[in-house]
Amino acid sequence: MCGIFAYINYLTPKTRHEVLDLLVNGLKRLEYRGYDSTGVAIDATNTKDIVMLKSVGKVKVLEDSIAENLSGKEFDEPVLIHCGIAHTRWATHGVPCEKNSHPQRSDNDNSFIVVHNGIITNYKDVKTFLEKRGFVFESDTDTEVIAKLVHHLWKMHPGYSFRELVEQAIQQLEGAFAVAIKSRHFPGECVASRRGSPLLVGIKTKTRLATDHIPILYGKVLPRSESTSEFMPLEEKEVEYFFASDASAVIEHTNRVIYLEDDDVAAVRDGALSIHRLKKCTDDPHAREITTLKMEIQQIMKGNYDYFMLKEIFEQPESVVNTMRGRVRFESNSIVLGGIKDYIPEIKRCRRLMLIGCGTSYHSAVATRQLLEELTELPVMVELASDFLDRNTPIFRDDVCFFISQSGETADTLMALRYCKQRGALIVGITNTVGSSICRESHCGVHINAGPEIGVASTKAYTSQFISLVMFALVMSEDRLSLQQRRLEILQGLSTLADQIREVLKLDLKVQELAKDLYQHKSLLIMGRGYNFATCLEGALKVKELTYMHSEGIMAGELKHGPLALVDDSMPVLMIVLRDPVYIKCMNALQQVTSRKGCPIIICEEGDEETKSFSSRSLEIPRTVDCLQGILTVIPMQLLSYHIAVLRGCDVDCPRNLAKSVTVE
Ligand code: G6Q
Ligand code: GLU
Repeated sequence: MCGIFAYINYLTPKTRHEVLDLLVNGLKRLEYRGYDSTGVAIDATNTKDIVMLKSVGKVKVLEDSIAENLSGKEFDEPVLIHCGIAHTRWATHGVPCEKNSHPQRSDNDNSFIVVHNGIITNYKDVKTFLEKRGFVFESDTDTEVIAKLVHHLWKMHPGYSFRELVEQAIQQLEGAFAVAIKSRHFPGECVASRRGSPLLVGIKTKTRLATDHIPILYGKVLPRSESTSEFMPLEEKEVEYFFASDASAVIEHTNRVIYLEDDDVAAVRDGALSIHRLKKCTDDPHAREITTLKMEIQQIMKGNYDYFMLKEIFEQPESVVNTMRGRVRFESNSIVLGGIKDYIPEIKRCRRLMLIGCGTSYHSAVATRQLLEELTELPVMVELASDFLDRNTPIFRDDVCFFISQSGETADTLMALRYCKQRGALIVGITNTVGSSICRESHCGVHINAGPEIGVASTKAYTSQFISLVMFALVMSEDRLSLQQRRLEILQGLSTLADQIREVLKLDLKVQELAKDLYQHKSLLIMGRGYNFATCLEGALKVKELTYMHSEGIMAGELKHGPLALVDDSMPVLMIVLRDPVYIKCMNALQQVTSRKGCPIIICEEGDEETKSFSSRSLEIPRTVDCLQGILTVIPMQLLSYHIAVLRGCDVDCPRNLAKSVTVE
């Protein structure tokens, strides 16, 4: 989920110092993606050995450690051919610490070392297989199986090329990955591959490249002796290659890149690059294009987006899939949450569930409470951490308390956790940050795996928290016969969610137009009820924090009890009216608003002409199962707050007075 950077020079002399500088700079360019630890590996000076340095925290810490540990005259001597790999990690398996940082190795001799982004979902099976064959694991990562699997294959197939070994290994892996692998047995070579996580190759030559494509080779693994012709030399002898997660890391060296596709295996050997795929389908291409980048670094970092927040909103089709990856098995309609599986019997026996968080994380609890009540048949309390502490809420040993936090460091949430832990409750963490305080202090938990969130306003973490809690509800109801139909309906909804989010994101231009109507107003009321009340709260929070405009999320059932007094022909109102069990009640609210001359913007279901007819402004979202609607309805709210903020000239990624991680009470 974070950054890979590898550098290979061929007949272009570089000192090890220079190589290290290149690697560290590459990592710095990827820093914006967020990370918790770093690592680098290069060849040692006098032997075929490889040296690795890893550190927790910023790239700067790694840089200082390199200056301290890897210096001396021998680092100033030029080497003609060399391969170095580097990594920034956002932990998914195992806390951020030196042992879990990448590169991960196959053995003490560093026979094969790997940097990896993503999640290997079948790592436990691969690990058991390798342990039976004598491999001893030293980290908690899923990544380590890759290095050891390649090593195992190398022992089994002495004639295989490096590329062939990696190709065999990735056939055994499930999940998402981008990898770059280096080996002491194949010095100066590097093999990289991807499935689901981004990876590109940068090519730098002194003269213009003689070709604008690299042919793809398809077919079976060949013995090493027969496979030399697979490499396509670029005619230029001196060449440098870069493997990187995105173009921001290579653009200062070259603007010639190839974007790798899923299951491409790219290998560099003797200054030549090959791209190989095991199978060829009829419409597969013959070559990968070498693209010329015309972008500035700044532009690449945020992709085509002006702000990280917008990038993160648009990442949601992928981040929701990452949350479900390796957990939801759609073929068998089953769900496994590895981090809490052993505690499920205990949770099933509890007195009540408590969901505790702040801000957006609290809203994810509000959004899923109803479903949790339905599928667990337990009382569910939803609490703001600060208020929960103010009240000295009674907590019992048979309570199960969920602490929801993107950062895992929010002071109020952490204090509430300690309060409940002291009273003997079972503590479950739902966080996006492995190794964070909330993670460490929980008995068990679920990592939402949304990837790092840079924008202060939480967006993709919300939808991933939402899905994590839905998955928990599904696990809890697995053996309830009466709930099977409902579970199937929800699983079906989860399977199409990513595509539906893509559909909703297409509303962006329309939302921008609505923002133009709204941005000069002082206030915005957002109304809804049932499954969509949380969207109202979350939407209003986004509007407040990003645009500094007043906004309120209103439970439509409460309208008559006060808020209706605010409604007139000039008050901006947004209403969520979907065809779910509270549709009729929402329609009543809509009529109450329109009869006070209110002209609400309506969020309704695609094709719902009747509801749409109540307003000249509406946003239609695809239909999904009622308890998942909130994931789709929140996206227009995220986009709306973003566009209003831009129109009002606010700093979208860093709103005034706010911090990404609130570590004070
Ligand atoms: C919202 C903010 C904020 C955040 C809370 C809790 O856009 O990001 O409301 O959700 O400060 O933070 P954690 O989720 O990190 O505990
Ligand atoms: N899953 C791997 C780990 O936890 C890689 C995480 C990443 O993408 O940085 O080490």
